[in-house]
Amino acid sequence: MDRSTPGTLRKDAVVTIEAVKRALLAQTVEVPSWAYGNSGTRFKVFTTPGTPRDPWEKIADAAQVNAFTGAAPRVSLHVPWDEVEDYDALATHARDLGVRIGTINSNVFQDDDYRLGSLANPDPAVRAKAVAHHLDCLEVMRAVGSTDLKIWLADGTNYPGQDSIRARQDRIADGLAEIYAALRPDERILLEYKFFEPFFYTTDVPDWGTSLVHCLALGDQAQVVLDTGHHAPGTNIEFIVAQLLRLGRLGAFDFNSRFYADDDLIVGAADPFQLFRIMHEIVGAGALDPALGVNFMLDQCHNIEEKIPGQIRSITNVQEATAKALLVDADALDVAQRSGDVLGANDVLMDAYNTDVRPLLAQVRQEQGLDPHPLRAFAASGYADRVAAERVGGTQAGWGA
Ligand code: AOS
Ligand code: MN
Repeated sequence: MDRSTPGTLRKDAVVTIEAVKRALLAQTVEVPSWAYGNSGTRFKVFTTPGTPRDPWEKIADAAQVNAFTGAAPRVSLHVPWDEVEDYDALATHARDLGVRIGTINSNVFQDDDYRLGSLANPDPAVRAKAVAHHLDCLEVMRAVGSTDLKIWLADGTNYPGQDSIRARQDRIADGLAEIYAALRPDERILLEYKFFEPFFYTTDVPDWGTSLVHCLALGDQAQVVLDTGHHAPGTNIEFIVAQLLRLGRLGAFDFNSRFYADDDLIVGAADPFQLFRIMHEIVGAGALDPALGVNFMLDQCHNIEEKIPGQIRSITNVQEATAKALLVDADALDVAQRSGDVLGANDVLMDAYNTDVRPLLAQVRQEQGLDPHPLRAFAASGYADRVAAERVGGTQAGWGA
């Protein structure tokens, strides 16, 4: 950055800009299959024409996001929502469309048996069923060529005294240990946390500390998933990111944004500055490098907006935050921090944040042979009208199917 001209890219910093471009080119974001289905609130689910009716069509839509951004080559699946007879064929279908299947998400929250929880359920038969479901998910992973199993436990209680907080932790530890024991050496458990919902008194994995405690007990192949919508208001998320990176236990993000609770809105929509601060920690730790194992995923629902454009916008928001984080003058920041220059250090960060990186990203896309404006290019492609005309009959997929 040119310190004398805040917010502009220094023209002679060719090496730096080339390095920033290379890092942006290498960054990928995984998209969730459920983002392409209908979703809503408990009050209303609005549908859109052309919504996919099965996992094959969801993957086809996800492939469009990759085609126009060049940065979304993986799709997370959800079991059983994305259950198919032939997973091998589904993986081939994805590959034929230029993407591959990524993380497998388990579901131990939609069956009647799970009223009192899954791995923490007081009934050993229900706990065994929840473990068995995860073992099935491992089989799906292997069939589609994925190595990550993401676990979000909806377990918790609604009333003080309803169950033993401590016994539930022990049951979860035992269940996770059974699943972990079935992992192959290249496979991981990614354990997500969420501070409340669907239960309102206790949640069994409510925070990063609890997730980390379980991951540490399990071993190196267990890592924490940080969903940006899963914290109490005011939580400093970048602090959690920094701490988990320090410990080598940040396995993945579920990116989205929130104004109130788990809103699952487009990442970077509610608080782009927070997304930049998160990416600043990532860049500082060198964790953009896939070798560090941090999977950048989206976990969003598009309740009123069009889904494919919603996903495209999400990817470009992540790219913009990343570009800004890459532009932070690390040397100047270091000098300011070491010399106790409070405002100077903050100025270095804000200079990068206030840079308009859209021209830089447009250039990166052009160099990839992509249209510099993914949203406009998708709109002009006619894909949305085509699938709306083709996908008639059947049942549109939704969150939960
Ligand atoms: C739920 O609140 C979580 O964010 C999970 O990641 C969940 O598995 C995902 O939303 C799809 O089920
Ligand atoms: Mn999530």
